[in-house]
Amino acid sequence: MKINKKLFLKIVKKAKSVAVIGHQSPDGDCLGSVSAIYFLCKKYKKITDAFIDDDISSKYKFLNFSYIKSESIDLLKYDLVISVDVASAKLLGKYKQQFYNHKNTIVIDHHSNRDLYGTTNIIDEKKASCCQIIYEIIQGCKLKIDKNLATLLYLGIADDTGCFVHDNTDSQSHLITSKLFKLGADFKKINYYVFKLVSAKSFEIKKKIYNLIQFNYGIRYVVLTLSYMEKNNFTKHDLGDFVNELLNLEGSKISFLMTEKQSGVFSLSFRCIDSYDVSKIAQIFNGGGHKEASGGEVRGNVDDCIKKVINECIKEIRRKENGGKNV
Ligand SMILES: [Mn+2]
Repeated sequence: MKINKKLFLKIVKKAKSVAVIGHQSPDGDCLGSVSAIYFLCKKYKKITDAFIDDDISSKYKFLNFSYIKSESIDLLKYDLVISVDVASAKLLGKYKQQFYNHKNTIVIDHHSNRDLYGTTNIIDEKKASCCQIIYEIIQGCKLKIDKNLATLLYLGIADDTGCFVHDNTDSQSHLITSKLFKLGADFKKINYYVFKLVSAKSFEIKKKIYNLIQFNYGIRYVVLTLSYMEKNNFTKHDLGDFVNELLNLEGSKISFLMTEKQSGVFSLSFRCIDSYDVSKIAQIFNGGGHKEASGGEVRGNVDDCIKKVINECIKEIRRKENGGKNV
């Protein structure tokens, strides 16, 4: 989809006050996008506030996001509300209903499988990150990108492409990044804190859970019960992208992480290599997502749950190995 670069500016110029909203469990693309739009609106002298109904992970605390608030507010008092990087209305959290009630909203996003729309939509599902759309919007506004803004846009592109290794990485993500480098983006800082640094806590957890990795028919997986996590003093949020690490082990075709969130209720996170499709498995377990990264939920006795999930993974591997036919 071609982005109408001027549309954004036309709508923003008419507003006196703007609220910018990102999604719950904010990642680098969400934080970069919220920040970029926030600073952009401020440049046009709009009264601007930014909101996310969640805490910001300690992983991103090396940057200052103190202007992003999580308090309850009356969104209707703003002339314009802009959501960025939010695919699903439920990810707006407590701001969801007011967003829908508002008569002047812009949705800027790059996800497919979406259910959130505004009165104006600037959506490009082909973009690897929302920050790439916002980069084009800024070009349309003919505004200069300073070092801080270049760093924030770089954060978004790097985070959503897994530092340029995920399959969504394309020539445009590299092209924009090269421009951001020239504008002074602090890529060393982002790469160190987001992609290289392993916290002492994370290291201790990994030492333990590496011993729990199971391998079965091309499937690598780890199951973590509530009692195990409580005993070892960590939660699923401390695990970062561990499910990707499982997939990167030699011989792994599908990986999954199963973590108990309440007694007998397990969250599932799936990954797979190229031609498999874990979104099909996730759908069976009341979830969904992308072909290569999906999530769901399973309930019951832990051993029965593991069996059910492994069975579906094996079916997906066999389906692929039988030339796409169901078995
Ligand atoms: Mn994104």
